[in-house]
Amino acid sequence: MTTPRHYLTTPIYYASGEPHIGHAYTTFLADALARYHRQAGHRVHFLTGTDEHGQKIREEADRRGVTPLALCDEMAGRFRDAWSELAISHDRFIRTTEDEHKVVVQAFVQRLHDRGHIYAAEYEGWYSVHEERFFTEKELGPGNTDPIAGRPVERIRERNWFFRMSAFQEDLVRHIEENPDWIIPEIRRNEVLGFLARPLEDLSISRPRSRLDWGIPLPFDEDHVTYVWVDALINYLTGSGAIDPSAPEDARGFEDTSGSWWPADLHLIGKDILTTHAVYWPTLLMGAGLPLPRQILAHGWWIAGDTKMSKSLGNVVSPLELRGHFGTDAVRWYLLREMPVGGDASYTPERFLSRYGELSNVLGNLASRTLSMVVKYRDGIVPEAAGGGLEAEAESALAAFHRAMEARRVHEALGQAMDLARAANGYVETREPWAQARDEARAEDLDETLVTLVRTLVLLSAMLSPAMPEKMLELARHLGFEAVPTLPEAQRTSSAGTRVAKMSALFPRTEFPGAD
Ligand code: ME8
Repeated sequence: MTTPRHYLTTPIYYASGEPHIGHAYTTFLADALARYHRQAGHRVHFLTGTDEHGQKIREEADRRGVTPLALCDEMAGRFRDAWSELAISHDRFIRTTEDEHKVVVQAFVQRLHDRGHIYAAEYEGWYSVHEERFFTEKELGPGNTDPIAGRPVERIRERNWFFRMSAFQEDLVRHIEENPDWIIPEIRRNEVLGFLARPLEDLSISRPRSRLDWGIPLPFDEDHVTYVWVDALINYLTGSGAIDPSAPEDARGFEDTSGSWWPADLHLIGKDILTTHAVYWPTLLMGAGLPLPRQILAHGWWIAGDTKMSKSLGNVVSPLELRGHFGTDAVRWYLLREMPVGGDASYTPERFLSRYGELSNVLGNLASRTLSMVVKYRDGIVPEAAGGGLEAEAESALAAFHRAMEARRVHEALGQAMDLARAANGYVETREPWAQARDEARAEDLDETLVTLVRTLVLLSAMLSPAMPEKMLELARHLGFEAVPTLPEAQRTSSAGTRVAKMSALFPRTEFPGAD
């Protein structure tokens, strides 16, 4: 049997801004799925990175008085550091200014050109620097602004290269209709189908160098650079290792991607970049004759309180600042647990504390009381006994957990694990181990209670480690493991005879600085 494989991607984030909780959310989601699959023994390739070309970067670099590359070097470092502090386990961090990527982009557009899907034409339209794209007259907001960010648009007339996107409209619609889970959740799939109900225009894939020099030159026209979105989307292909531009033309990998990670199994994105991923990208791949990604998950939007987060409003929530007060895993837990995958969510300090409270009062409490009872009543050695009553709960929580993870409903999977921890706390209350301990005749009952609680914790450490790798490692170590057990290991383990250690609070009670 071949080992299942998963190639997971996040968007590559613009190297013009700081990482915030929106970027962290997508990246946590990908990380939790990557860890979940690795834990099952599957092969995983997890790609993230930074988007470093285009007008947005050029303008930010000019604003700061540095070269675009100097800006990108700094910001790519910032993202890398953030992901390392937040325990992201990516296998590859891609930068679109890398040589490897540049040659893959050139090979890709050359191939589209060779296959007759690219033509040059004069174009006039409304261009938004902020969104880096043209809008039609009808799409414009009041006072000639772009309909997404409300920024001013410019009237531009220029000769550009176009990709015959319209030629692939029918094939794309058929693909979406034949594969109901290709775009999830369904609301996003319907949005794309709605968009495709109108005739698709061709896509301008170049920018004249005279207007914008910060991009990858087209191989067949030195006076133009590749449109940043085309450049950016191709990162997924570069990161897969499918294309070897140094190979002879007929052996570059376009005809056969089987030795690489391509096609991606899952593109994780926010709903803001759905059209580029579900329309531009698949049609470009069709044009190049490459297989399509297997699934696209477009999640919802984080706002701060009831306001959109923005640099100008100064209300951008920093995951690193939260980490400074509460630790990496608390931030991961909050974002992953709070937002129903696909829906929107609002960050508030109150909600953060309430989710943190769940960690300390339910999970942390279960761990510290269980471990201290094993130490107090059984000298730290887990007794030998049959399970005593939580097996059915554990089994059904685990089955629901797997179902939810497979459906990419990570928040729901985590909810299942937390409900099991709650049930275990309830079990402590009903079993009253302190009363069992006072009565010699009930020694076996106490053994049963303790072993049941320890096994539940072992299982919880495995279920929760994709979301909270650091804290679950700490917990697993106190439970006598060297590393977090995999789920099958956790299910097999009897724990009898294992030496466990008391633990100080897994999630110490804490507040935001400055709170009373
Ligand atoms: O769009 N809520 O980069 P970007 C939820 N470079 N998710 C959010 C968010 C929020 N408030 N803010 C950002 C780009 N995100 C392009 C992508 S990919 C080939 C090129 C997340 O830095 C979400 O994943 O603007 C969103 O799609 C992405 O960051 C946009 O990041």
